Amino acid sequence: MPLTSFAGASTPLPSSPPSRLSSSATSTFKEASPALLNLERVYEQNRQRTQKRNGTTAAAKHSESVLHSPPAPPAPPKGKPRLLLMGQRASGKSSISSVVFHKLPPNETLFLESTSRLQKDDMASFMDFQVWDFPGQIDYFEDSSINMDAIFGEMGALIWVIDSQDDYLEAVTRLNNTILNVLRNYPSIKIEVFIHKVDGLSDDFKMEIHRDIIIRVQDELSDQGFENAPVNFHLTSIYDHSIFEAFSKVIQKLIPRLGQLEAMLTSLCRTCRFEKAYLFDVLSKIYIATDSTPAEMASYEVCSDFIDGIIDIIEVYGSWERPSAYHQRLEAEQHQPLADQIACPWAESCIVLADGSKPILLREVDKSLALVAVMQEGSYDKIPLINMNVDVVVKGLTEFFKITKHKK
Ligand SMILES: Nc1nc2c(ncn2[C@@H]2O[C@H](COP(=O)(O)OP(=O)(O)OP(=O)(O)O)[C@@H](O)[C@H]2O)c(=O)[nH]1
Ligand SMILES: [Mg+2]
Repeated sequence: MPLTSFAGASTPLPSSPPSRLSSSATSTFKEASPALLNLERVYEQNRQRTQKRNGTTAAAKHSESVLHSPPAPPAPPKGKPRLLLMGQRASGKSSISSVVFHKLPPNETLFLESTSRLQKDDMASFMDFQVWDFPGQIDYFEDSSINMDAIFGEMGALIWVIDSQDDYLEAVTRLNNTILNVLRNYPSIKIEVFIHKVDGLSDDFKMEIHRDIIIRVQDELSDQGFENAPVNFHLTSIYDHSIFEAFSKVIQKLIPRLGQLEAMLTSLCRTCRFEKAYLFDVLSKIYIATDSTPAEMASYEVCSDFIDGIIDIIEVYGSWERPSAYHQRLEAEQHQPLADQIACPWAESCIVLADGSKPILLREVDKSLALVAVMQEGSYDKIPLINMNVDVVVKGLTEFFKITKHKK
């Protein structure tokens, strides 16, 4: 894409310290304060409830063998939300996990081996969560020696992956069996179905498969007495942004008080006349919140590619100190100290794309989060004012995640 201008990326995104804010940060962000207090209480309640429920059931630590044993001696539950990737063999579970959370290029998933043991990945990101990649050949509900509480005991989401390019009838039968078991025994687990590998399908065929799978699942569930069961369906592929979009929606359901985050972003968009604002998890490029205008793929794609670009630059050049001569020239030209010209001393960047003349702004929130916004055409000259508003929201967001971050 042709660029007309590019204004400074300073210190690196990943390596900057998590928070440099004073404890008075929220007091300047009035809208957030009462909700933050409430949030702390709700979060604590949820945590205690989860701990109570799992009091006798220790979370399995590092190997699958624990799942096959009689209940292990009680250990304190970690309380981390879990994303459970399940589905038939070769449906694409490990590929999804590798592409989204380990930045594996999609083409290289061709060389992944079939998973023979449960793989657990700890994600220390904006919130601590785990991704469990199950081997497709084991039906966990058929094997009575498996300790189900060790799998479904923590709050989280079950992601069932169906290969849409293959015959999916058996996968849907297993999915129905799994959903029924989960709904009966672990109703707090969110159930998400990824109708996967849709990259090779025509739009019409995609829609047809989508409709067919939904009908097969909903019919079976209503036959068993579960009307309108909370099961969500997503069309996904690792070869485009759809897998990130789907994961964004799954993760958002696990964030306590998501509404507060959305309200902050919506109000920022209104104040600064942004077309769209996203709060991104930098490494996975999942967006964990956006403003209330409908999400559209095009703006998500450009914002997520922008993050990639910035990270690549940082990886190549590392931390960038402005030379003092350059520093002085900037101050002389603008007749004000540099600290007043740039909104923050760490990563920030703004780019203007020539085709739409819409500036795109990126600001680091902490070491794992970045705020990225698409601005309206021609609004680049308002950047000092915009930066002030972004600053306030970034402080509010930092406080938000200080509270929701798992307490050790
Ligand atoms: N076309 C296409 N192929 C995909 C996609 N996702 C994964 N694949 C391919 O599907 C094959 C199987 O992927 P895996 O990730 O190993 O499948 P799995 O579900 O982990 O399989 P098991 O570990 O055996 O249970 C690989 O060759 C991937 O390249 C996709 O979105 N589109
Ligand atoms: Mg696998």
